[in-house]
Amino acid sequence: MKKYIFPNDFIWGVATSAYQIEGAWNEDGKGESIWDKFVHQKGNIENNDTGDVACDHYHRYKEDVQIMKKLEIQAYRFSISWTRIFPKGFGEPNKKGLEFYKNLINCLLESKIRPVVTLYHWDLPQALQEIGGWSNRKIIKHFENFAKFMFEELEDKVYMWITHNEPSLVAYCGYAFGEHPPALKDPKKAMQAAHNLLLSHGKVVQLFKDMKLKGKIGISLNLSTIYPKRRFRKDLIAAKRQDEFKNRWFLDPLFKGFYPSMLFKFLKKKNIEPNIEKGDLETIKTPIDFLGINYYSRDIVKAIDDSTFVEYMGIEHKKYPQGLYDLLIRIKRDYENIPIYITENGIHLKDKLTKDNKVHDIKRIEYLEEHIKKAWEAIRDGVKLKGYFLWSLIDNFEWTYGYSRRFGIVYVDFKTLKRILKDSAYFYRDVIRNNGILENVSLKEKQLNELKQKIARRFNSF
Ligand code: IFM
Repeated sequence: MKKYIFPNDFIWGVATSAYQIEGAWNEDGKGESIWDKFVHQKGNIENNDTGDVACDHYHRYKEDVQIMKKLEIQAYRFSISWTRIFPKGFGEPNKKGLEFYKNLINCLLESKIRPVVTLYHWDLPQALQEIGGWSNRKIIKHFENFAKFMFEELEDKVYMWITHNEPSLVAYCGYAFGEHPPALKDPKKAMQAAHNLLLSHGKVVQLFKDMKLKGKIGISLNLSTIYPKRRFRKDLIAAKRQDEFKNRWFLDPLFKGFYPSMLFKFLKKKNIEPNIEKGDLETIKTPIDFLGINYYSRDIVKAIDDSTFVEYMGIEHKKYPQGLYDLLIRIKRDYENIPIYITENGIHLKDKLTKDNKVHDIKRIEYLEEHIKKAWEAIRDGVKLKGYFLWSLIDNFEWTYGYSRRFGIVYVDFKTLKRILKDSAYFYRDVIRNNGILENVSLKEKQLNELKQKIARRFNSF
């Protein structure tokens, strides 16, 4: 029997974000965020869905913590909605908003679940967008003040802090591709936003260290392994540039204190490179305690046209567990063997509820099993991987896809808001119980049993 048993101090968690699950978008003094505004403009989101109610986690957090407890989850990664705390991004704090997070954290601690807090998961106060959002350097000070307030209020109860979730998505989808709010198509602003996000991260890490707080601090990057579609020079260059664009544009300044040269030259040629002030890169490089990696798939890249910033490549995303292993080994090799947490990993499926209220999400189990095994192999080969956070605890609002993409291990009926544990939830509970995967709970066996049961059911119905 093959066993994939993880180190004793390995942490098994689940992840969510405020806008995607909380709902209560304008309750108890919460201010408007850029996502609130964006979703209320018709045509931006599939089916014109909004996060107004989402999973109603704001009112149902106790039930959700009970579900986590039942699943023996050890850590819960969630984000703070900035506008619940500071409705306009700065000024007087909103007591009710703070109370919500304090209650949630106390509830988690009572259930022996470690709180892991993301400070920024995309929901910028709309009032700060009106002065340019992340493309305006002034935002950084407001972010620092917000972080300081949260550190002071929650300090000793939080196990890990994450400054930003996926800054590349914030900058590129928000400011270059026009897909997320503020929906701009301005590459210069996008590169400035990326720089300012990194700088704000560095400032907040410095603050955290100066305040001598307990806990650890890091950042979550969405990284992937990049492969050329064809072995043509053009595609190889496109793959290298995509790697610099997606991965190294964030990793290099964080760990090495510079931006990757090929992309920097390319941006400079087009006059869209960010303005960098003296000392910025040093600040960005302030040492962190861990790197968070969000991994979903590999990118296969094909050169199309290198004349513009956004159209030089075609990208296909494909499930590829080996890519997780390759990525972890690469981070170990190129970036100081920093302690790593996988802060997101999961898959969206068109899950269906059966008549007897079950969700047989076998493909999700397969995806998780394959990736967890690769994570284990990376540890075996020397990567300091400390934990794994599954995306996501519950089905939720998947940004521009609305509710059409289900990522949860807990099914949500969005009409009644009822929660139903999917088969993958029990699978994950067993992984946590066993601190890994035992081959005798292997997928093939499960699939085979399922098939036998199906045949038996059909047979019985004649
Ligand atoms: O839902 C998102 C999350 O907000 C950020 N990382 C990717 C997830 C799945 O698309």
